[in-house]
Amino acid sequence: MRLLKIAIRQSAVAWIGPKTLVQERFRAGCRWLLTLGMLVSVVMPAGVGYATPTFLGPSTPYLSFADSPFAGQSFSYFHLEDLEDGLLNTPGLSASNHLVVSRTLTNSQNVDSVDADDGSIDGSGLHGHSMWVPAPSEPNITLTFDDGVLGTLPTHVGVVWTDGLNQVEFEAFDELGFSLGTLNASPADGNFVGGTSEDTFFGVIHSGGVSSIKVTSGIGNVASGIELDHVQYGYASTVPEPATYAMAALALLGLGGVGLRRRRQSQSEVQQKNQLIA
Ligand SMILES: [Ca+2]
Ligand SMILES: [Ca+2]
Ligand SMILES: [Ca+2]
Ligand SMILES: [Ca+2]
Repeated sequence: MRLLKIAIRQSAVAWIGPKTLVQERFRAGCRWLLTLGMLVSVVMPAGVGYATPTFLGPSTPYLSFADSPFAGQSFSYFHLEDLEDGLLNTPGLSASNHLVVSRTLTNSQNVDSVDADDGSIDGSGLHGHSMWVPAPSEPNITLTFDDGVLGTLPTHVGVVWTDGLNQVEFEAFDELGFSLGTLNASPADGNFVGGTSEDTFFGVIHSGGVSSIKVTSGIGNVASGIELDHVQYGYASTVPEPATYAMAALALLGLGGVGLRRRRQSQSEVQQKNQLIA
């Protein structure tokens, strides 16, 4: 009877053994694919390739650069034109039509700077500097970025509308000059003496680069002027650095080694069981 039990047990192990090895290999394969998927999702950011542009804003009020969605981000280069030196002169930036105005520079009444630029967030932008495009017609201004100067077109671009009439439209253009889309808002408060509670940020992020932006104010109002400030633009790569690829490759090799050791361990355990039973 005892010999019969041993014979049955040996037969069962002989059958269960290979099945267990297959299951173990299957589980190891699943773990490998799952880990690979997780690793790829971590290493490859969502913005790889020329992703759909992301528009930011309109957001109100913008009272200082701290209100910019780009504040605190890391860039390969970044420029903020606040016009406080009386010039539009940050690298690689040009404007189709504008005057830089201030009460001290031009004795202009058409000043509406970002609030903080005069040293105090006090609800007034009258004592800073801003950019003005006068009426008549429906004022618009195109701001163009020069990749010959910058090295590469900015991926992050923004501007602050500080005064004018409704409706306001922000449009961005890709590296070939095709429109990436528009934002529309009606922030104007009907006050034209430097109030800042209406000041509105418009921006765009595009991994393929932004060649220009256009801001139009007073659509449908032929007597509108437009005032802008804080043109801001920077480049941030969304493509993983070579070092990241190297780390990912090392991680994959390490995981492959772990999987191989586990498979060898499983095979060894089955062989040991068979030897014990035999
Ligand atoms: Ca102020
Ligand atoms: Ca300013
Ligand atoms: Ca304003
Ligand atoms: Ca106003």
